[in-house]
Amino acid sequence: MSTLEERMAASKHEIHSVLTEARVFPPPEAFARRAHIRSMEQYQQLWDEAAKDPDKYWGDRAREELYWKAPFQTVLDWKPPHARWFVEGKTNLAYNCLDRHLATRKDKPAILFEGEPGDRRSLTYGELSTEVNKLANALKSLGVRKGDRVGIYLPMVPEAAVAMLACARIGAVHSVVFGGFSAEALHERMNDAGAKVLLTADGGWRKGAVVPLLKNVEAALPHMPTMEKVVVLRRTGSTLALSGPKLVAWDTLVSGQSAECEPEWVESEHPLFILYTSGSTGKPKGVLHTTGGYAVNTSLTTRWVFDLREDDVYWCTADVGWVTGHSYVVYGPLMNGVTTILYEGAPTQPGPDRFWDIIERYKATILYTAPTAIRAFMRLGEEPVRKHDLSSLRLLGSVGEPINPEAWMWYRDVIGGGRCPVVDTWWQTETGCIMVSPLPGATPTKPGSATLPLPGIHAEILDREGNTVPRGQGGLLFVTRPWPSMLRTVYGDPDRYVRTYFNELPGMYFTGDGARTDAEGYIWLMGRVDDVVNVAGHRLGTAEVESALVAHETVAEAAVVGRPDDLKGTALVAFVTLKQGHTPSDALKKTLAAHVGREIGAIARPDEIRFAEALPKTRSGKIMRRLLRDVAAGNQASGDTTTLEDLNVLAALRQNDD
Ligand code: 6R9
Repeated sequence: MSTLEERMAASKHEIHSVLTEARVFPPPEAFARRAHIRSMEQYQQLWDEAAKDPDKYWGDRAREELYWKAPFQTVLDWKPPHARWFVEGKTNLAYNCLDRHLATRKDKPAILFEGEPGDRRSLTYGELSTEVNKLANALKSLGVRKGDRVGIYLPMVPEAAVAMLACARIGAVHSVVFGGFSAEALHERMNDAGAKVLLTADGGWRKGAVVPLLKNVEAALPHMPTMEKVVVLRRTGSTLALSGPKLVAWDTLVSGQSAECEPEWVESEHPLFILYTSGSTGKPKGVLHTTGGYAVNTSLTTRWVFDLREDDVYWCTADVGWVTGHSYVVYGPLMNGVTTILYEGAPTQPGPDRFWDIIERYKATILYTAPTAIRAFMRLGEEPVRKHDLSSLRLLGSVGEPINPEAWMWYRDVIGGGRCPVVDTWWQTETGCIMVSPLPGATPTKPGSATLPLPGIHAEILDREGNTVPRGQGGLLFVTRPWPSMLRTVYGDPDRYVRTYFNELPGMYFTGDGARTDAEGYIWLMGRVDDVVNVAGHRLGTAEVESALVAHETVAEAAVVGRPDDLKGTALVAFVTLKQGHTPSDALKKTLAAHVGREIGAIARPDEIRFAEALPKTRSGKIMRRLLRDVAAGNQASGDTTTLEDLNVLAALRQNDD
């Protein structure tokens, strides 16, 4: 059996549990009355229009959503699998996020920031614009030009948004690296991108401690030959100790700069950012997004899915290091001119009610967070929630992994007081924007289903031959037609773009996810069918963790699999064989976990390490991951084991089970 088929088979029990889900929640009437999209008829009409004449549909959306300095001549140039959108149009994303609002929203808060220690700052659209222009000029003074790559390795502080927008303003390509990644992960990404400048901070606050960003940068710097300058923001220390000629202080660099900076009008297909994400090999992929198509769809989906209004106080809790932070913390809300909350730290610091305290104090109207966070809050019980007045909330969103019906109901009832629609939004780093989601004023929701594709999005469940899978059965999720915010390539590896996403069925984008539809055509996601796992909403490649493990001097071989986990969705279990002369011990387990933390970041540390004499392999030498997944989950090994090279290996793994 192929890996895909194995995974489909493994997902059967999940299908069963959601098949029994019969609850349906129509949009509350009062909500629907004021919504942008207010009925299923309207949704269907948009859907039909988009399917019939996609050029007209997307062309109209592009003109509505963005200011174009020069109009586009062609909506889509599609030479499968390569797309160019809004060809010959010129625009600038920072202009669309800032300058466009200055006439009417100059004094409106753009960002409401709260640091983990409790420090607060608010930046109006006017102030944010000034900050962005100054940093843009500062980057220019360092020699950054249109098309140059700039790394961003910052905590969740306003400067992270300022940094992204400053790059966009001058046509530089940003590559944000999540602050939880290690020095190794940082230099690997920066080298792949060929970044010239890095914007960082001395540290950030997380769970009451300092994340040592500058220390990591200093460790990475000797391994980053293309890096010319590192700009360091003071966040956690009382002074900055800068250790070499490549390091400059953010304040010093920016303070003398002009607050005026003419935007660089870039072509629609000019690269906007590279964001590294995990795939099924050891090396993360640099997903490249370009300007026009990404901006149009980000702006549109933010307004429709979150049903934005002028007076919304919107809070997406994602870190800017992930795609959700790019599209729905920074670009989407700012393009729409709403007020967005930025919170630096952990959800339960200093107490279990930090999120609810923030919502009450800022009167947040929209909350967009991950199922793993919701499940963690469920465990803490209702008391921390009940202490706060959450009546300002009117809409709840979920993203990052399938949300189980229990968590969905808890979110709706306990956080949303039973009155807020819940939008479960399915999408990926590669899709740039939300693809499958309820429209809260139109779509009746079902706990656990991401419901229906947005207008213009052809998300279909097919088998490996490209046939439509009958309703109720599981299949693979494809996007069968191009969409504006699709990735354009894997940076520096165009073949990998074709191989990874368009090889399964030529010309159709393969998502890597399994899914099924129910009798009404609603989509239920069933998780990844490749070697990507979703740990606490963070996307990781098992191969990445394996290559980190085998890089350790004691490890001969490693196989990493996911195991279902109530809290994290999936937990990581590593099976490890040791080199001659090394013996298994608890101390070694700790050493290996710490080693993975250093190589990749704490999020990749295995939850469990099991030593084995050998790993079960097929006669052709492939590690039998299906067996390992079964062993990890504590199930009886399923399926055909006759190809096992050595059945004793399996027996040994089992005995090791205690
Ligand atoms: C936005 C983001 C993408 C993978 C994706 C899928 C899973 C995301 C989901 C969901 C079920 C949802 N995923 N949203 N699964 N329901 N609402 O998370 O991007 O980090 O690239 O992860 O996450 O498996 O393929 P990314």
